[in-house]
Amino acid sequence: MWTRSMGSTRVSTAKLAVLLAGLSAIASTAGGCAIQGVDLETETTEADDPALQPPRRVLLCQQGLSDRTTGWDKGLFALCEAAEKEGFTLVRDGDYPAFGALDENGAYAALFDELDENGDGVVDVYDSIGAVHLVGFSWGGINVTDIADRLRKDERILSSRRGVAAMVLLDPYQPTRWRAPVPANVAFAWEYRQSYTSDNDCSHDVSLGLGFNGLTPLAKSAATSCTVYDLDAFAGKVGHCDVPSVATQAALANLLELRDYEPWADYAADCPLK
Ligand SMILES: [Ca+2]
Ligand SMILES: [Ca+2]
Repeated sequence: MWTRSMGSTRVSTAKLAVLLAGLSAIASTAGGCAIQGVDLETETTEADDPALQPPRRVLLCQQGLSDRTTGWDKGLFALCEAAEKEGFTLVRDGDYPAFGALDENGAYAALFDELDENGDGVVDVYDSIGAVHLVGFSWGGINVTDIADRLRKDERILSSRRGVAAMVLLDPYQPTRWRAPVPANVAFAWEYRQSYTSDNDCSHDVSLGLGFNGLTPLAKSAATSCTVYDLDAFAGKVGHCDVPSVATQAALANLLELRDYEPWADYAADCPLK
């Protein structure tokens, strides 16, 4: 997998620019295999070329259901704000660093507004490029897959701008949609899930003991680099609500470096294709 071959600890300006070219291709083909032609190892010395300037890295985060009052997603805010400190433009919901699970429409509208830099109602060459990054926990994890799909189909957006650079799913779960679909316009996806409900799991009692367990996501396209980890298999007894905090460092590394988290390399599995 070419994500694991990248050698630097941070994605360089040139690599980000090359990634954007690949994103443009994957978005335009909407499920084609164009991104396989992207070579992030390519370096360039033409740093003054506007086409090679780093894009804005835009991050949208979504909480789980009711988490604004329950605080179940401890660690999510910290993750999103850590990325912001590293230079990401975090799309905020007022003072909150993440949107509530029941406000997917508001989240998408805010993301669109961020991408529509000049506010003319369309996202095109007159807006600077924003590389979209999405993070969601639980219910919000499924939501961000919807948001990626909305981008893919949004005719107000130039087709080459409809890609998602990276998506991180933290135990994504909705009762009727267990397996998160990863749309074809997503370049990189990582899911951190847990698979066994122990007695002290936050979701144990509200689910008659069944628990909210994120299942393995389904990638829509082989062009997407999609990696899944079962935290219960190697990180101890991880509860549903522990996933954002247990996976914070890994997820941050994913966002910053656009590659798998090296310390957990032995536990990485490819997502099945649907
Ligand atoms: Ca615009
Ligand atoms: Ca567990």
